[in-house]
Amino acid sequence: MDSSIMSLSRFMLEEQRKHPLAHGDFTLILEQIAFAAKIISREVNKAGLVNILGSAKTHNVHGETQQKLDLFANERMIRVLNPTGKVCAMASEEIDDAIPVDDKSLEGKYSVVFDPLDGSSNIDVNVSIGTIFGIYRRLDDNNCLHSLLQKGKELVCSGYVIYGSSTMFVYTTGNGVNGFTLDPSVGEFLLSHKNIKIPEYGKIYSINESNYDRWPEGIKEYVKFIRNHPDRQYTARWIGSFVADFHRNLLKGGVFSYPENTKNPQGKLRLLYEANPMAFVVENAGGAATDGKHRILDIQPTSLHERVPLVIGSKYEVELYAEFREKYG
Ligand code: P6P
Repeated sequence: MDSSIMSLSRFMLEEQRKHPLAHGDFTLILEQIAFAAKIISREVNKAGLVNILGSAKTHNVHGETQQKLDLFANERMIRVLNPTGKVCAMASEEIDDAIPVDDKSLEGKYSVVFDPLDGSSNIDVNVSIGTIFGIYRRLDDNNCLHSLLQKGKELVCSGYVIYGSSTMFVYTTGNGVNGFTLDPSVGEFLLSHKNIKIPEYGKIYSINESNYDRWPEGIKEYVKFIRNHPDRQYTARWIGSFVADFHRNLLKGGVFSYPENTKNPQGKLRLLYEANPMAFVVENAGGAATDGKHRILDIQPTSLHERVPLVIGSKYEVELYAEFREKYG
């Protein structure tokens, strides 16, 4: 392999060397998540061929039909993290309560939250989907649930995997955001997007306008304004897969919003394993994420699966949205 080509494994080891006190526990966790991503990618990319598609005929805590790949991805994440013995607590979108860990893991120094396969309703129609994860240091109170219910600003690492035209692993440890593209021929994630910065301004807005009549007035006024912006030509892009919409806006600039509405008073996305990890990524790429008023990373979670209104992306666009909410409610 050309020495100028940086693999994810080598990148993580070089990052670890910058922290003299690092013991490699954190690197091991991250490597295992990347390993799970490779396995999930393999199954996602052949899903249409091995009849893994279709509903698993079970439902997750939110009453959503679980696709078989949801369950597969969830199992993969748990099976790679548990044996490390470094993770004292896990929470997943697919499991009601905190996930029990092996006894030897109870001493683990980290807790991990994840959405194993976000956007899974798109699996059968070959639309990009993704895995979202966040890693916290365990709290000293030895209460696993508390170690999961930390504010997003306490994250030590977060990122996502997008299973699209290629599989990419994008993450931050608080010092910039880097993207790695999977080369299936060598089974390695290779550095392809170094030090990602989201443009301060973006012309893409991502919001499901079918909710228009159920929005608060401020959101209606905001959308009407950007549809007819006096100086800037915006365009609407809504894939219906958060990781895909977020990733495009991260690279090109833009804003994604799933706000509160009369049908979803707290919006649809979950604070713990969707909004927080992506807010940590976007802020480290120079962007912003709020619930329309408050910084997402400052919100204190109170339960594993709580939802939060979310607007996330280019800094100027998030601030413009907030101006309309402040003015019109
Ligand atoms: P709607 C997928 O189910 C998801 O949680 C996100 O990935 C996506 O952005 C959103 O829901 C789509 O919601 O209401 O447009 O179907």
